Amino acid sequence: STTPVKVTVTGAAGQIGYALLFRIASGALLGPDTPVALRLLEIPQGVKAAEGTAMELVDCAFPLISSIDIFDDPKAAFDGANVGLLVGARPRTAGMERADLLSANGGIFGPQGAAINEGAASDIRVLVVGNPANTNALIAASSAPDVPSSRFTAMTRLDQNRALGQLSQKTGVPVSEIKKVTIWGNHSASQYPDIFHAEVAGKPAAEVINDQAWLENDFIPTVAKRGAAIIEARGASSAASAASAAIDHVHDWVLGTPAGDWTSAAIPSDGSYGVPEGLISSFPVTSEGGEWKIVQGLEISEFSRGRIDASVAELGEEREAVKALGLL
Ligand code: NAX
Repeated sequence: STTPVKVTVTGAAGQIGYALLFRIASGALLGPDTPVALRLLEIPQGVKAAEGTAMELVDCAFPLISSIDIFDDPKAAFDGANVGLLVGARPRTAGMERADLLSANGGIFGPQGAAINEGAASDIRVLVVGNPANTNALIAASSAPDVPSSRFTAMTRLDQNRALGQLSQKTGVPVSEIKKVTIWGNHSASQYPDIFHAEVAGKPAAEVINDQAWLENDFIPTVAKRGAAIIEARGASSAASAASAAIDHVHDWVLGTPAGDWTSAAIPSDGSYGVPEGLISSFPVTSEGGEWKIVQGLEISEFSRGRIDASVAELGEEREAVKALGLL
């Protein structure tokens, strides 16, 4: 198609934004034949830096970019948007209580959800990256009552990709031959990376690895705490890998997941696997025709059940906390 797809990126001047925009512009998000109209949203203090990034985007002469517009008003930024990448958020600072963090982010994702409700295109698809991502997505969705809630998702694809990377390093098998890994629950330290249905070079992953101690004491904490390890090593939080995961999430949502595999995304629960309806929780998912579908019928062991329940309980507590703050 020659009509550009309008992609709105919030937090465009941040470090994930800096890695993300060039990948979008290169065609990695929507494929090599789809022109993109970029719409960058920043807070007023971030506009000048976003203008600098836009200058560099112009200097790349990307053939797929039809326009680049910069906004500090969510209503204008989301007007006609087909894809929303909600990256900008309020980080937790020293001494900040959870309620402060949730209400500061409610002040961002509530108005952005309302702006999406008011002016986005009817096919709008939203990925929330900014933390706490699952609950921010819930707030945005609840501020957009006219948009199907299935259009609001949160990112656990970075966790998924981290799990694939760890499994590849452990087994020596390339990522391309590792399938059906799942992230369950919240994008937080409570998440559960599940390899019990995964395949490594066509064999059950748990059999190939056959090391429950490695799974419990090494793999799961390494994946769940990878963000902190990156900060420790790099002196800054994950940026290029987060951007790459955001690209993967939206790419697969719009263009579909490959046959014989699945991925993970935090999507509104329909009650599957005992996850309370409406919570935006990570599941094993496939995408077809632009819709995520939860992979059904997986057997959940007692070990997995405990881990899933713990992460889902945390999501329930976050939902109660934002309800109590009047943000839902
Ligand atoms: P930065 O602090 O580098 O950039 C954030 C940008 O957002 C800033 O330029 C800021 O001005 C802007 N911003 C703040 N409020 C805004 C608003 N209301 N509207 C528009 N823009 C706004 O952070 P960065 O490293 O890019 O990370 C962004 C978010 O991603 C953080 O919340 C971070 O916690 C989260 N992450 C989520 C991950 C995930 O897997 N879901 C992984 C990576 C990352 O940690």
